[in-house]
Amino acid sequence: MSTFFSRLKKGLSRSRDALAHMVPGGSVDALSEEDWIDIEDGLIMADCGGELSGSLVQKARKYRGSSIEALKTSMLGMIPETTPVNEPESGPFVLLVVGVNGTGKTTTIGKLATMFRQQGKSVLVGAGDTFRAAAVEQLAVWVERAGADLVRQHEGADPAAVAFDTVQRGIARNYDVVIVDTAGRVQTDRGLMDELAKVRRVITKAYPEAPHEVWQVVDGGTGQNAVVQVEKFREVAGTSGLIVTKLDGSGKGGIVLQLSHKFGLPIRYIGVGETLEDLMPFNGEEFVDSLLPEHIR
Ligand SMILES: Nc1nc2c(ncn2[C@@H]2O[C@H](COP(=O)(O)OP(=O)(O)OP(=O)(O)O)[C@@H](O)[C@H]2O)c(=O)[nH]1
Ligand SMILES: [Mg+2]
Repeated sequence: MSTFFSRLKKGLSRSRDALAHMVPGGSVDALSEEDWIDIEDGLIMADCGGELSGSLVQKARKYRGSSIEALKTSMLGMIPETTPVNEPESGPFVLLVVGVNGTGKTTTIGKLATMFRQQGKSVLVGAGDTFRAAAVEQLAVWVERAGADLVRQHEGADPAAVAFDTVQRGIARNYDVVIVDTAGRVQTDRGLMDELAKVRRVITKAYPEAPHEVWQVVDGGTGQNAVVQVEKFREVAGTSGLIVTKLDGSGKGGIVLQLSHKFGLPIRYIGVGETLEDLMPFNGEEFVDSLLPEHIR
């Protein structure tokens, strides 16, 4: 087993353990009505959502063979195929990172910057969270460690101005990758959501085809509120992909399935811990394999 896969399995162990108590083994034919209700409850508790859990069970019941395999197949059917990242043929790839407070935006940017640097790309990061000096410092540490460069302004500066500067500098100095951090905000805060729309608009003014991607970072332990968050951010900021973090901390891995199914947005990365290696590219098959128990209660 690759270290990557074992890390993923370890990260999802809580979700898997939760499901292991609910999903009986044996073949689909051997399961009783009650077993199926248990399975559906287990899926709901793992945050697959009521509607999706219902259709997962419905689909799984039609398969023959082992119940675990049937569930795996029906789960995989819920994950849209991942499209390639919208990288430009020339000029910097501009990525805007958005999301609710504390979901893991800044640390994720640090990790992404490190990955891009390891691929030999030059990386410029914009400190668009200008609310707190500490936010800029936190980002600066990550950026330095990654060997990337930072654009920052004074505390309280207009985040849209920082984003504009960053993109302009990224173009002028020919960076391969430009990443713009933003302050966390709840989707119900009208003023802050308007501000985010402005950040996006101004990036497009600096570089008409940008942002190439807008990745929303979602805390995997949030529960059903994650659905509302993605709905609103997609509307305001044009979320084009998702990163689901903190999947290690809860038994709620099903949220990944629910979000990818509901919105058809690609899950780009998932976070299963705080270290660099804990942010990993999302692979539907590996994810589903790690989420479901191999053995049976
Ligand atoms: N366990 C765990 N912790 C994580 C993961 N990703 C991020 N964190 C932690 O979550 C905390 C918040 O991360 P930040 O990157 O500061 O979050 P943010 O979205 O930038 O926060 P704001 O800028 O305040 O909105 C940090 O302590 C991270 O180490 C993960 O996958 N698993
Ligand atoms: Mg932050």
